[in-house]
Amino acid sequence: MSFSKLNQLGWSNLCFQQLSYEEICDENTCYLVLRITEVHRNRIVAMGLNGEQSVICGSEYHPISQNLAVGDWVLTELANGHYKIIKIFEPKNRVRRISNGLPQVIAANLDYLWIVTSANEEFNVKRLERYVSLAHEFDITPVVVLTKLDLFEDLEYFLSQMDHLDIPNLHPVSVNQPESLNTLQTYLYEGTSIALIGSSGVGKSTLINKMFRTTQSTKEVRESDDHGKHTTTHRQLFFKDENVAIIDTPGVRELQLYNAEQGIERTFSSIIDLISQCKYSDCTHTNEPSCAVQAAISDNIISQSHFDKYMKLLKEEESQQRRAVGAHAVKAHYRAYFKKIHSENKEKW
Ligand SMILES: Nc1nc2c(ncn2[C@@H]2O[C@H](COP(=O)(O)OP(=O)(O)OP(=O)(O)O)[C@@H](O)[C@H]2O)c(=O)[nH]1
Ligand SMILES: [Mg+2]
Ligand SMILES: [Zn+2]
Repeated sequence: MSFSKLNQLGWSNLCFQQLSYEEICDENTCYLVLRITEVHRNRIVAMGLNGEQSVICGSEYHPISQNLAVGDWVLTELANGHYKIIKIFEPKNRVRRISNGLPQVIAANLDYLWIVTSANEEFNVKRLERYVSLAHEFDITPVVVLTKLDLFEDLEYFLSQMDHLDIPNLHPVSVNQPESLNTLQTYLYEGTSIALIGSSGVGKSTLINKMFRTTQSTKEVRESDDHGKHTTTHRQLFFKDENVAIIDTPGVRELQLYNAEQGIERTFSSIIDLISQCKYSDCTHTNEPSCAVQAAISDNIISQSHFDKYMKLLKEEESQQRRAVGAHAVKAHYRAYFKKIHSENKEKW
């Protein structure tokens, strides 16, 4: 197998190191390294040097939604005419969220997260903060793409709301003004992987179609509140010019962070610095003497609202962790219960 050629699909040394000598050199077994492009309930599609392949996945990797996602690299083995996954490579990152109380992998091995938001009723700075935190947490460079520039009445209004987020990569664009898309070309170089994420109707698929001449389906938004209609229904990875991986995702209704503490820390690093300077280690930053946070607020170094946002995100994160742990315990309980019933039935028959 020519591993260096896989670089154009995003392959890296990190994956190569996970191959055994036998897997690299064995001439008799039919091994194939592939990158996952689509994950459906009963069909998984992956891309390799010879094009797309359907692959099968054994029960050791179930539930699939928790173990495998578009962007993952897998080692497959040809058996009975099917390529079967025998190894999922440890990815450099995996974006997860919580869905129905359980973690779900959205995408893996990303370089950039294009956080797409539109400058209209949909715009919500708190949601944007969460997405930026999410990217930081998973060690992916966040890029904010503010779409529908042609509909803006007051660009400054939207930009000023994002000041405190400190995002170096911010791109106001419109598909109706093609030159506005030029700045996004900087992210398109061989071997990079980009996922577009954001609410339904912000224009993720439209942007992809315009930039990469694809035919993802798109649909107009509801006029009353600019909300979309969940047009894209599954995550899909495709390659632009065969060397840049682009992932379109369905708009999420509610973004639940998964263990976002680290990400929050980076978004609010100035507050974390201050907290370490408080006199008491268990300072609640409300009315303690020598509280560095309160001092910074009264000196206008940070704003009260910025600090409130930090506290709110932190609280949400705590309650989500509790919920996730609870759901896990309930599932484990039922699994053990059904196993017992099952084995008792077997004994009977
Ligand atoms: N005026 C204007 N409309 C846009 C722009 N980009 C997208 N739209 C419109 O916004 C609507 C929704 O776009 P989609 O691309 O379907 O949105 P999406 O983010 O993929 O939505 P989901 O697949 O549901 O998550 C479509 O009617 C697009 O034509 C833009 O730059 N300007
Ligand atoms: Mg879409
Ligand atoms: Zn304090």
